[in-house]
Amino acid sequence: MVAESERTFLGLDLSTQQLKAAVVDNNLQIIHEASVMFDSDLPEFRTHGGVLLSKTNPNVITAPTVMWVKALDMLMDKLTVSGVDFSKTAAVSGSAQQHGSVFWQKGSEKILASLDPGQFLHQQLASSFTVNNSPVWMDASTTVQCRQLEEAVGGALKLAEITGSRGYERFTGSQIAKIAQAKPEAYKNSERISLVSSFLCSLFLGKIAPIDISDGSGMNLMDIRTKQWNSQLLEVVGDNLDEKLGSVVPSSTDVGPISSYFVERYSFDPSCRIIACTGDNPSSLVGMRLNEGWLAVSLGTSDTVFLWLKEPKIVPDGHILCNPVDPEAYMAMLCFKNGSLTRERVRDSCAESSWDIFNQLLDSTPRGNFGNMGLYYDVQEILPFLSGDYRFNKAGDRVAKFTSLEVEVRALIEGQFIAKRAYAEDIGFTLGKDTKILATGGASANKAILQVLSDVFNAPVYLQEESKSAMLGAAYQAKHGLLGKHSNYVEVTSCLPPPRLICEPYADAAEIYEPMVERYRKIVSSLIK
Ligand code: ADP
Ligand code: XUL
Repeated sequence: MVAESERTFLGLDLSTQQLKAAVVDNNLQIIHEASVMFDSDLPEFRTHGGVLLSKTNPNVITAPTVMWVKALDMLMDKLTVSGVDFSKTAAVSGSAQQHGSVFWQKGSEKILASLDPGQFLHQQLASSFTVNNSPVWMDASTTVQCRQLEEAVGGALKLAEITGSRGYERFTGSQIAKIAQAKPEAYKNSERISLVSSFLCSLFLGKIAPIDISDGSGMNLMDIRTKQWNSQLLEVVGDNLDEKLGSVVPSSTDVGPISSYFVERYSFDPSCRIIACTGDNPSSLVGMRLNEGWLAVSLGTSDTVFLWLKEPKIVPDGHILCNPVDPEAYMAMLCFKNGSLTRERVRDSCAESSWDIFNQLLDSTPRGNFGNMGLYYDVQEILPFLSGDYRFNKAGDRVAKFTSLEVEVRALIEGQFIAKRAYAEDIGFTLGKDTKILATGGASANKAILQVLSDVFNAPVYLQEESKSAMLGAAYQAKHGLLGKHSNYVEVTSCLPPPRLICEPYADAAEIYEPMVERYRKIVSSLIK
């Protein structure tokens, strides 16, 4: 076996549009990277953005399962060509788009265990799936099944109390129920059902890998407190589902040695361990090294907030997942659809399509925006469930327009962050003097925007240099999992540079924004009525 200082870790991320991987050294520094884009590298599957749209129902969105297998064949070859010495790899883990499902044909576990190292994986697994196109997280065709799950346990809030979320169309429970109802033979012939993450893990393990508790919390089927399947919910979905799903394990569990296929084909050492794979959002929390007291705000196409929670607090919207690092803790995930594209819309209408002018306008208005507040939703928002634009003046009257462009710009940015703070508090995050914010995503390059974030939360904002947090999270988790239960995740990642402080709140921030958060709550509750 290779010396400790020489060993490497492999982390993969099977996301919607691509499969990528990084090899990191014992200090978690990236030494090799490679990626396979589904649309361009695997054109034979005819995907757009990595997925297939149904011709008859726009809500049905899938991805060819074998495409993901073929992508792994290609990725392993790319890594080999780039000079990776897999014999030094001590552990492998992975991250994947959440909620998608893979239906394994009867007998496929046997095939996985006896793969011929002389052939590609996709050649040998081509007929291993009862459902050729896996439902993915973008699918929204299971409203009926969501209501069935909610009704089975006494309503939406009760389902949220048990599983951490009310019924969501993309969550795997309703997706599996739809297959069981619409394709009973395929369901019956499915020996096992994996999430995309545990499917990726299975390929490396050479047998069907367990689902981890963190990605398992995105299914509407698992009790987030007992970390076991809820039998009432499994029954609603389909017969013998517990056997098909198998057991659930904590996220950093060492699930076994690498399969002989990888040993023989790519020269992995037989002692290389496979660590349970998880969803991309939990894996991002790992990659960002989020800890208690930290809140991550991702400002991408849509905006997402992640937070570390000791105790789950149940709300009608938002998601509570088991924590991927500390199985006793939880993480909350809040998704806002109107993020960068809405900021771009206001930039285009107020600031000549320039972020520089946008920032000048933002900086020329005072914190609190003279008492004006705005809510802007280009598309139907999740939190809160509203669409359209809403502007309120200092007197609380709804107005059609603000008096100036700079007021509009500030109203947008303040409104977006006030909403994030309100929902973060609702789901159990307590802001305190130790609260720190980690910003990521495209708009985190904008310091004027980050200053407003800092003021609204009355907390310092930090940036992390590396952006591919889900993939890196998998590589870090490989090392954390290898070292076992007693290894401390914070210590494992302490070799990495700390996040960089970007801005701190002004002294009057709390005084200004606390009342605005309360005002926001009142506005939203009256609009929703
Ligand atoms: P995704 O969520 O699709 O991965 P990114 O995290 O890459 O997206 O974010 C892309 C967005 O970042 C763009 O839509 C753009 O509006 C935004 N962005 C890029 N630079 C800036 C900037 N300087 N100020 C504000 N937003 C920016
Ligand atoms: C989270 C979700 C998406 C996917 C994207 O609930 O559906 O973030 O995980 O990969």
